[in-house]
Amino acid sequence: EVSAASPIVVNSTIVVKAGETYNGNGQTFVANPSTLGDGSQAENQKPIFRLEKNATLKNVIIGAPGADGVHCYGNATISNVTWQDVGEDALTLKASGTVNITGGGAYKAYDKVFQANAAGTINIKNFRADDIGKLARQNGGTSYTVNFTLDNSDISNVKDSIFRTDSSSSAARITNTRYRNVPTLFKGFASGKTSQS
Ligand code: DGU
Ligand code: CA
Ligand code: CA
Repeated sequence: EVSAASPIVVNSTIVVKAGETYNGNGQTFVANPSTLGDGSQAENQKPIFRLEKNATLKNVIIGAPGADGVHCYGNATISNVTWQDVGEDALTLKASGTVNITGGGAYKAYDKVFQANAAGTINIKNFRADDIGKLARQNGGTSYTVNFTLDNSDISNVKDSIFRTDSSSSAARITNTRYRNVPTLFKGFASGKTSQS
């Protein structure tokens, strides 16, 4: 008889160096709450993974506690990563770049899933999210430009919105996506900066 593998408890942030790929092979990773953070809404928790420029993270399940998830410093590829119980947030763009998120999903995010704390592009494709506050949020009060896209995804049980910004230059596009119980698609975007089809 086989039993499920126990999660890998991460005591200090796993760094994926510039241009390298980290393949989790479907294993589950959780934060050590006393070193990285308990996954509550407290700020300044540490990430489980830190991706340097042009790094790839794939085939990873992030369990609870999720602490501050994944931090990306520049371009990143996120492939088949599932956050089972999002911590403070799931992924943050910390330095300008394009983050391509394909496959996977995010569940039980009290507030934000993806957080843009730098200018750039966040492309989300073939994704599933349920029971979340917002799918993606540009850091409140910032005016740099973030371009968000969401394609071929399935989003349900959202408290606030899919995409939210305070920047008049940011834009968001949603294509071919199914929703259930989503009150607002876009919040704070200037007119002409959003589209849905
Ligand atoms: O203004 O910058 O929630 O990266 C407050 C902070 C806050 C960020 C963000 C994050 O917006 O800490 O998790
Ligand atoms: Ca936060
Ligand atoms: Ca955070």
